[in-house]
Amino acid sequence: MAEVEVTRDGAVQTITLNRPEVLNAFNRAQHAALREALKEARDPEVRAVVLTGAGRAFSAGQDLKEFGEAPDVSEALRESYHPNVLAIRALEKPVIAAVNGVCAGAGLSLACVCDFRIAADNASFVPGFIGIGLVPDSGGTYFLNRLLGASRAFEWMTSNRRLTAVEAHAWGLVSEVVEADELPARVAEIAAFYATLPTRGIGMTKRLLDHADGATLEEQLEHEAQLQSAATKTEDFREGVAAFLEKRDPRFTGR
Ligand code: T3D
Repeated sequence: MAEVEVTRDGAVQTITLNRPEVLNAFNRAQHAALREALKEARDPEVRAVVLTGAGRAFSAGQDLKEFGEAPDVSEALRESYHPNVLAIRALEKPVIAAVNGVCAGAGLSLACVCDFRIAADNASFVPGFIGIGLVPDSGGTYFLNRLLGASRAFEWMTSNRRLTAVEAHAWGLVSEVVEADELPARVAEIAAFYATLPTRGIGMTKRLLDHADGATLEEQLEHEAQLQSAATKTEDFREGVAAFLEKRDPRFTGR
């Protein structure tokens, strides 16, 4: 059985974490399979990516039965988790987390690495790390600080409270909550919509938002100017302006 399943529907690639018997907890094989799937997602024909889980979980984080196999856990993080976190941020296209169930530990971090999250109404969010005496990793502190603010992120990550999907929505952690059996269809609809947009413009917007966090205003203005210059050289920019002037809907190709 593949630890990660990859399917393609038009320009949408769906990556499914597939170890449902352990709530899609991560082991080394799954990290490697996810790395391959994210490489496939670089294909320019893929214009939106969905990350989800099989069964009743998104992911319960590190597989605790395989924890500590590496001589030093920092090495395991550098070798297994970090490349996939960085690969998601490096994808020049939207990556949507379809949170289909419980999401804990590094699974929660991974959902937060994605560009936005749509949750099933029966999904739940559990920090996990402090429950076993660990600190958040795999980008958890980086992304939760930004998504929730330092105070709420601290309180949640240290209390280890299980958050419902509705609470996660109220906190701004997820964009939308849908009935569990409607999640695949709703996410397919959202991903298909994103796949019709100017993909390169979306990729560059992602770059700019990531860059904004550590930048001065002067640096950010310069970065915006450079990427705007690149955006004006895309076919989608020409098509967008032509469609506007001709009073018709644009047909973006992602080029
Ligand atoms: O090595 C490194 O690289 C370090 C990296 C660390 C990153 C991390 O992610 S550390 C945090 C690891 N995750 C956790 O600590 C979460 C542990 N799990 C839970 O707290 C709960 O299972 C959940 C809140 C996720 C779900 O609760 P619930 O009540 O819905 O399900 P359950 O009954 O606890 O779990 C169902 C099964 O999944 C159960 O197996 P069983 O008894 O049916 O055979 C359980 O043992 C298994 N399971 C759940 N989480 C994990 C797991 N098995 C292995 N690893 C898990 N993380």
